[in-house]
Amino acid sequence: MPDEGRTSAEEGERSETPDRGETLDRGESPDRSEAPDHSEASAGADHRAGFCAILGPPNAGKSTFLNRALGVPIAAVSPKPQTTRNRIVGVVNVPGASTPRAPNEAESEADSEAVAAGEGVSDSQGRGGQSKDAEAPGEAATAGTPDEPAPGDAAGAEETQGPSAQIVFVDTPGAQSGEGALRHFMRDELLSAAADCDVGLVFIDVSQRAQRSPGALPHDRQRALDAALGAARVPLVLAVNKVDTLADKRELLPILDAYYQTGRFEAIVPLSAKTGDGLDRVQREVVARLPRGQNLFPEEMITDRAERFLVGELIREQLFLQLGDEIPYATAVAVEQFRERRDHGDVVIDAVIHVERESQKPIVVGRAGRRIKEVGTRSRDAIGKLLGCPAHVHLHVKVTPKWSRTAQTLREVGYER
Ligand SMILES: Nc1nc2c(ncn2[C@@H]2O[C@H](COP(=O)(O)OP(=O)(O)O)[C@@H](O)[C@H]2O)c(=O)[nH]1
Ligand SMILES: [Mg+2]
Repeated sequence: MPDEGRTSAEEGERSETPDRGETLDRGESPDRSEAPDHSEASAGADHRAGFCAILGPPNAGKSTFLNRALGVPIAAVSPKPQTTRNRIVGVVNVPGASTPRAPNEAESEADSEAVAAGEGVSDSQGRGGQSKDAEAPGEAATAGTPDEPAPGDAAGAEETQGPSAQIVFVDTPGAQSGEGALRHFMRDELLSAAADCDVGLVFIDVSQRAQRSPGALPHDRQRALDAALGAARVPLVLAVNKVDTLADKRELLPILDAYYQTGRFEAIVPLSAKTGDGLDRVQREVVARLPRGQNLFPEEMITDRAERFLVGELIREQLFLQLGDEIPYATAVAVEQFRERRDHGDVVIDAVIHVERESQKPIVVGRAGRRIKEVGTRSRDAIGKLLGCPAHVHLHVKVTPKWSRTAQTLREVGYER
């Protein structure tokens, strides 16, 4: 193995504690011994719980939304399309009507009017949809800042109407066409999430002209999106995202109207996943369409994904952020070791970055190993923040020829259902 393929963001002594396979909890701390208790939250007669698949074209801001709703960044986000490859569950607990109103919520601007379309389905399914007309338009939801997340509470910080609920969001890869085992895997992840939810939350990106009117995506993309929406035989809520990019908010009305005219969406909500504007409203529209029932997950659970997976995603996110337009798509990250050193109070992570061709390796490594070192440093910081303890990240680049092409090599690099 050539040496230049290796880097350590921070050197740390190895110890013999076993790999961690835990999932991430809210209030992550060295002491995780508290037993889950979610009985109280699900006790109300009108309490809702269910799955909400986050669907839409690549790059529309789906993962950004998930992270903001959770108050913890668990999903990789980058300006490049198709950053997300797996479906990722994020659990958001929304308090009910008794929650005190936030002081800044009383008066709201009128620049993000929501369009409610049709209320029949929720009633006919006995889900008792709330009256959308009664709600003031254009609340500015602020769900914590990136620097100061409020896990668990972020989603419902300003919730003032409707029942309490547990929304189990399922982030998905963007709807896309394309061949190869990886693309098939991503499509399967998307379609199974769509087929297996109670509500579909569909994203569009208003900064993209082709998404400002329905059905206007390039043919292949449109077909892929229609297939995903077709698989979701459930009420659909449309999040018209990235409204912060509109210079003139008046541009919004014809966009909302065009989607309203399709009759496919029960509610249409303008959103900026980036600023959090509209997030509260989106969640309320989702909650109104969830079935009544007890929580599906313990309240302190953030995701069903193991920390090992999330760590791999943080490293992959850095590859998407730091490498050019082509290389990130040729990379996969497999976390080979994840060891908690209780005596040191830290974790040691060994990960392999798979590339498809020999020629890609020096690009990932960079001149004098600078690129991979930077990837290591930044992912170490992100991992430390996520886990709430120092992390030591050792990265190694390996050529696994054409790993994205066959089911077997896909499994080798960690994509398995
Ligand atoms: N201006 C703006 N950018 C956003 C917004 N939401 C997401 N983005 C950006 O859009 C890009 C794609 O976001 P991502 O969440 O990865 O999209 P996904 O592929 O749908 O999951 C990233 O660069 C985000 O920072 C938004 O509301 N406004
Ligand atoms: Mg994504």
